[in-house]
Amino acid sequence: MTVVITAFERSPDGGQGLARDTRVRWALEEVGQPYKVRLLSFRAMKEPAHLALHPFGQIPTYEERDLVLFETGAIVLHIAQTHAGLLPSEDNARARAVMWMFAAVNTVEPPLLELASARIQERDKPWFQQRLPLVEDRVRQRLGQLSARLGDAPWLDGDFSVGDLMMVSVLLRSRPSGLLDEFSRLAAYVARGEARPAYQRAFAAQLAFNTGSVPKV
Ligand code: GTB
Repeated sequence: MTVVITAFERSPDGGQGLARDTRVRWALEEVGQPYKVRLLSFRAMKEPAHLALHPFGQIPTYEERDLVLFETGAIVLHIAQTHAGLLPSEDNARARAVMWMFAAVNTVEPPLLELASARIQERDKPWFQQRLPLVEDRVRQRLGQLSARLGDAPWLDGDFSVGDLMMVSVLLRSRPSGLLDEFSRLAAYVARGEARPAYQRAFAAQLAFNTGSVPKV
């Protein structure tokens, strides 16, 4: 079975793993599924060929035989459901792992994205300095709540699962602002995720494309 995903030809972060193909690569690495990558320029992402796969003209997409998916939540869940290793076998534990995936993309990621866009797109606005602390506090509130629930556990609910994969991926986005490091338990949780061999392989693969050490196809 050939799996093909799409990624930025040149990621704005220079390959620091923040673009969302990294979470898909990580899931594929965790389950041992080989994959190919089709790199796209910003222009190509908005052209009909890619829009036929992704109506919003974004990356990543996922192609497997006659299945085409967009949205990393759906892609990562599909990978977890079709391979062993990312979802617990017990019914209730499996439902909770999926719950944590949704918590990551639906409840934790939105305030982090708001902060990232404020820092990148609103810096030159006259109200930026006034608004920034409000946006940061919304992030602190969510991170504080998550940290309280995690406590001193290594993962969110028992063994590492797709819920942790998605939560760590989302939390990484808060590191450039410095806010992740205000929550030592979360910072350690993210570091545990990053230390997984599958994450290391996913990170190295996307970095190699972005630094030009892999020929672009
Ligand atoms: N909800 C969708 C999903 O989870 O799949 C969101 C997909 C998405 O936002 N894709 C982004 C994209 O294609 C790339 S990941 N953007 C181009 C566009 O919309 O035209 C977001 C991203 C981009 C860059 C960095 N970075 O450089 O730090 C981090 C995250």
